[in-house]
Amino acid sequence: MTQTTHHTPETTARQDDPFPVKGMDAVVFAVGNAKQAAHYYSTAFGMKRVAYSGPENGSRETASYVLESGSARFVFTSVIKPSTEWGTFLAEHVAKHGDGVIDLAIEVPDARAAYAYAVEHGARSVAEPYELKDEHGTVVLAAIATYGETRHTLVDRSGYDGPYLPGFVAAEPIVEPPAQRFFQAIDHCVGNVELGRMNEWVEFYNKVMGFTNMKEFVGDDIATEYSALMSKVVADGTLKVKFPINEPAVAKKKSQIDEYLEFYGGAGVQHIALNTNDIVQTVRQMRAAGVEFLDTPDSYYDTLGEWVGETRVPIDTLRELKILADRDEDGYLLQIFTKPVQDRPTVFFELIERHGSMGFGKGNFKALFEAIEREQARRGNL
Ligand code: TYF
Ligand code: FE
Repeated sequence: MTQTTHHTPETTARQDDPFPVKGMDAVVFAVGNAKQAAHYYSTAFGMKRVAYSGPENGSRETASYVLESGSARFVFTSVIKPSTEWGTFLAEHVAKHGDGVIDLAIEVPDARAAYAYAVEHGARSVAEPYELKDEHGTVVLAAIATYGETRHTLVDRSGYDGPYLPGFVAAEPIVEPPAQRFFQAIDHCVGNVELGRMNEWVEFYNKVMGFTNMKEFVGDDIATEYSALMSKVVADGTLKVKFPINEPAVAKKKSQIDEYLEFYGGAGVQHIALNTNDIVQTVRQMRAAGVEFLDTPDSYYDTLGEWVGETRVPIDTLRELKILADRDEDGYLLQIFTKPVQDRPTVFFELIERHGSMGFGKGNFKALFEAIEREQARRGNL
């Protein structure tokens, strides 16, 4: 093996990393009906329930369902009857934003050190370090604010071997999990921020977490031509956590980011990208379960082969399932985007199968954003 690139993730933590991370800990959603959300993500996303917290085990105020697929963990929380600040926060969050992401929790080797570094470098504290304990051990947590009402909880679970967090009990899968899981990890988590604030939030991650910028970005040129958004990506030094940040661009048409900001009621998480090893099987199964994906015109596939070259999946199969492909100097990727997964045109998902490329599908931006605009027009928001 002679192939090395500047993208190659380091396998061991750098000694000088100011903010070492182990990976994404969980994506936490506040939703109107966690019981039904947990069912949807079980049947339509092939996820396995592993833990639960609710009135049956002492949580009178909230119900939370923890679902996993490989290393990807989603938590769905609903308020049952608000009685504390936390319950009120959840109720108001759902009233204001609809179903959405409240927390992009990051697993770290030392939550106290991570929190101290972040706050010293300008982060707003949401929760000072605290411990949760039960018979499975101790978890150390702390939280800082990011864009909108979103937070990053910093989680050190090295002293714990339970199903999620103290206070949760192990729970059976809601339905029989699929023989082959649909996805195995979280690839990246994207935030939409207000016009003119992308650089501010990029600098926030540079300073507060020592994250660096990845090379792929959407600048003015692409923005005015067709995407109507600008985007930069920050990542930790080992590329285990990747956060693209979008802002609307003033273009010919109303930006999809403006549509999001209007319906979400401010900045927030736009999409979560999920790594799959078999995007064809995953898309087939998710389509069969009723998940809607963005459409791609047939003409996209007429010229795809000429520039993308050989891929694992025949072009005809990509065409059948409306999967996009992109290639850069490191390799290629296959990707597809769901439509928003709630009635508000806000949060959606991406499935991504990487073969070397560490990009985000820049070559697809024209086709992708035309598809998004067709959907915007159908909603009467263009
Ligand atoms: O995460 C990304 O940057 C890519 C590209 O609405 C993208 O997935 C950016 C904005 C968007 C859809 C995809
Ligand atoms: Fe993405």
